[in-house]
Amino acid sequence: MNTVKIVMGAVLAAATFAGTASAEKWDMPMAYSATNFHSEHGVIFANKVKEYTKGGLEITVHPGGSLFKGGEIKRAVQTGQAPIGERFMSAHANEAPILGWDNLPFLATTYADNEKLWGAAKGKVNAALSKQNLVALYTCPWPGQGFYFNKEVTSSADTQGVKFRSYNSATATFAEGLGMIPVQVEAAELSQALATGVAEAFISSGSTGYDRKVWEHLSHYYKVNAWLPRNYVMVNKGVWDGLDGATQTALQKAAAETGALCAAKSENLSEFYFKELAKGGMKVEFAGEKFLGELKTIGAKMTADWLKLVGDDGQAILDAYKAK
Ligand code: PCA
Repeated sequence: MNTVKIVMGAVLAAATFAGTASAEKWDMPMAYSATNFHSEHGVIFANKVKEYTKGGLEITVHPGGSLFKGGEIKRAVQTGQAPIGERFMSAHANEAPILGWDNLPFLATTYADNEKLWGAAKGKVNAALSKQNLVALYTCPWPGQGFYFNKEVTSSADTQGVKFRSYNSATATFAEGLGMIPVQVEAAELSQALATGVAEAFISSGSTGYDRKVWEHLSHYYKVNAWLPRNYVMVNKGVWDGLDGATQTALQKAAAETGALCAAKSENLSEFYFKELAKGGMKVEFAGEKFLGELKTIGAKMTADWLKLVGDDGQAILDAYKAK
């Protein structure tokens, strides 16, 4: 053991002396499929980091929950099992309710408004993440959220008893408001859940329906644009604090550029996804008046519940957003 340490020390000293210390290597678990734009931007980010650190930091992206499952990524980064990772932010609202800022129904339903809302929420969200030993590098919105069903739905009379795949506690609440039975399933396992009947409906963007080819199981998509939730790329705070200033600056530059590119791509793709769902045979239409009215009533209650849970910080975010 001691011999190994001494030999390793000598190798490191020699490498440093010769100025050839090898690049730092990070594995970056991501939750969604490799071909999804979030994962593609993870790769763009990794390439930028390599370039801006002049090869000093190499990040390898592991999409689709292949290194850690979606639900395990945050803990892996918090505990330093992975130095960096990506996950759906509002999935963590059960640990810190403020992380559900982007899951408030019908508050910010365009990309521009979603960006404004992030501007209002960012400071408080980052402070909450810091308490959890995390530093957020960039965030990127999914397209607007709507409902997938295996039948025509015109009101909650059609949704009673339906098995509904939720992706966080807020969507479980939404489902219950519609008389449905929520079951939490990762996007990576969604096709299987639909194929086996574990779930027969869900809320998501056109993006996830496209990735998971859900037209093989479901027939209707109702555009609702309830919210545009974000994924975020996070670094372990201890790891972050241990980086030199130049590396931190390089990561921040790569992150700012990637976040902007990713948001633009998301907006760009949103109509494409709807066309692909229709090509697959789904009926893609706006939710009808009656159903939408019911969704808005449930949404207002969800916002009130969130404000109660978060307290003053939540109200401050809404006030700052409205003042923008
Ligand atoms: N797709 C992800 C989260 C939001 C979205 O549009 C999912 O359904 O898991």
